[in-house]
Amino acid sequence: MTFDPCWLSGQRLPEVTIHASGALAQTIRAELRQTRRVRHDVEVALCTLGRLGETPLAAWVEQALPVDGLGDEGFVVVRRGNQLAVAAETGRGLLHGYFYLLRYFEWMTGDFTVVERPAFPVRMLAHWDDLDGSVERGYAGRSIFLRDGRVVQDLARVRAYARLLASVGLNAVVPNNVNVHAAETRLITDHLSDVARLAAVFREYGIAVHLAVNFAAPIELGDLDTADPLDPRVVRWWSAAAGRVYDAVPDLGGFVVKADSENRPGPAAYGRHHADGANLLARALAPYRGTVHWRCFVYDVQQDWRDRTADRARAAYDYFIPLDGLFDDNVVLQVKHGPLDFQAREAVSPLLGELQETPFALELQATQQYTGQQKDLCYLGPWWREILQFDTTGAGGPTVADRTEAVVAVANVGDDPNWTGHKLAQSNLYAYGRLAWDPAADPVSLLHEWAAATFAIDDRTRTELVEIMAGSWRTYERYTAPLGVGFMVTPGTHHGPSVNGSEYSASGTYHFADRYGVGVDRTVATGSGFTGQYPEPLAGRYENVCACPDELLLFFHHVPYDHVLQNGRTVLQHIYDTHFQGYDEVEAMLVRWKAIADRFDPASRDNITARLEGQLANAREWRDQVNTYFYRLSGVPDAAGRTIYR
Ligand code: BDP
Repeated sequence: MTFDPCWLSGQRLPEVTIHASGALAQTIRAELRQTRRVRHDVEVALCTLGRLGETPLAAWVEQALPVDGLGDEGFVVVRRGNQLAVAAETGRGLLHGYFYLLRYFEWMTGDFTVVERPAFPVRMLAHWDDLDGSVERGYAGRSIFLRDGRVVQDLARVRAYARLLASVGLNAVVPNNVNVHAAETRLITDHLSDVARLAAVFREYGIAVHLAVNFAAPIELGDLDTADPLDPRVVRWWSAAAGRVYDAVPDLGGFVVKADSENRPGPAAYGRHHADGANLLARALAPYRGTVHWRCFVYDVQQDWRDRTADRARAAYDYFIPLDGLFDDNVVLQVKHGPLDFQAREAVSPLLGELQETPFALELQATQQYTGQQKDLCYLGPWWREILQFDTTGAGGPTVADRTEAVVAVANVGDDPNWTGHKLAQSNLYAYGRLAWDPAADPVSLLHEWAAATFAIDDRTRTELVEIMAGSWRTYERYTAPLGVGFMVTPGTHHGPSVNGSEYSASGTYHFADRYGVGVDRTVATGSGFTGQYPEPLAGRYENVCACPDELLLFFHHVPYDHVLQNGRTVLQHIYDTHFQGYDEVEAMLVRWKAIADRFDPASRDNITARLEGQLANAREWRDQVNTYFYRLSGVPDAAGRTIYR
């Protein structure tokens, strides 16, 4: 099988000596055997702190150690003269240090000291892969793990993937879909040995496997006629199941659960709440130090706007805030970044600021479900960084990154030779890993790192590529749904424009456009009251139509078309302008790409050219449908006189 080595393709290191023992030191030795060497006068040593005496830089390393230690995954890099040492407390730390060295060695000139520790203890990728090999919301081929009801026999590609994830600092993976159906339920019974095989590969790279489980597994597997979390038979069932799972995979990270959401079973059927459900599993996992990631993507709205609570954006907060404090210590609530569903632009979920007692994970989406499906280029680094740095109070309070215990992203990987379908979408995987380690990392620098490690190109070509990619999320936002309104996608596939596709759906997403205006009134004064879920002064800012940030205006407010935005334009003119602009930007991206395309390897060149050409057609479709729709409704022409109809 041939597949793209991604950003690990070209790197080189000088000779390295390892002063460490254990499984992960073995992994580093194996890595070094695969890595090309450069002749260099620098002597590099990798050592665990216990063997610090074996490097001449011991005193410098000791001086650099933080008072509270390096932790399980941190490391120190010191260079003095022609000596360079990477030191860590553990093999995992050392592996991260090794990849740091690999990434930056060429740039490591002169004396320096660096201390690195990850911002979050859990940095996870979640695959929505089914046992038959299909991938829900997957745009890069079939599953790399699962095929025809089993885990694949040849794990070479899985090993390469584990290596990729470790190289950007990730440490947890969920190989199966949160939508666990009957077949996947067998991963915790008949197919446990398969899970053990996967876990063994990831373990070599310091990555823990977590499993998505079905809340009604005792019923699905035919053992009980109930899944009531308070029924002692159900408690015993899960405890025995956890015992079997941990016999097979002693270092399993834990379970991930989607319950009472989109037809997945949950505790509500028995009149129990989410804390009852989560604690049932948490108690089964506690003896093994396993964790339950309990997802907050729960909504059950039947659109009726006379009922103020029938706003899907409100749902997660309304369900979970009253339960805050009732969850066991090993429950992590997993919260999507926005209150709706991974739109290209939406508000930051108020749960991320308001959960006080329960640790939570921020859930992002690397797979581009609503952001172009890896047909369109949409580099999400800037968006993720904005979310991570979001001030949860609006008054210099803690950021999302300050408050989050763990980060999760839905993976964008499949068995496509280049992993992500669109070669440039690899950058999202890379940036996710790096932001999960350091949420203050600069997304443009990450693109440079990724491109330098991925392509054999000169600096000017790399800068050109980075410039083409860096603003692509904003470009995507411009030619799709305007001003935070969201969900103008084709129902089902979620690809391509369908302005009214979800407008009258029971699951609750509206733009409310009519001949006078557009937008969703989520204010306390006259709308669904969603703005009231935020603390002050943030709540007040969103509530006030004049203070609300432009890019979220239609997410929070219903306004007339001639409402003037903070940027000085009317809402309608802004819609026209951004849609023309977004299309023009894609056109310019394509022109710039074509000028450098021949400097890339043929497979990358052809893949990227074809995707960008497709994107231009998609952007045109979006531009024309959205602009035409609003022109027909409002009857107001474009002030710049551009042609709106195709
Ligand atoms: C939605 C997807 C759906 C997922 C769901 C989830 O459309 O396929 O199952 O999220 O997160 O965005 O559970």
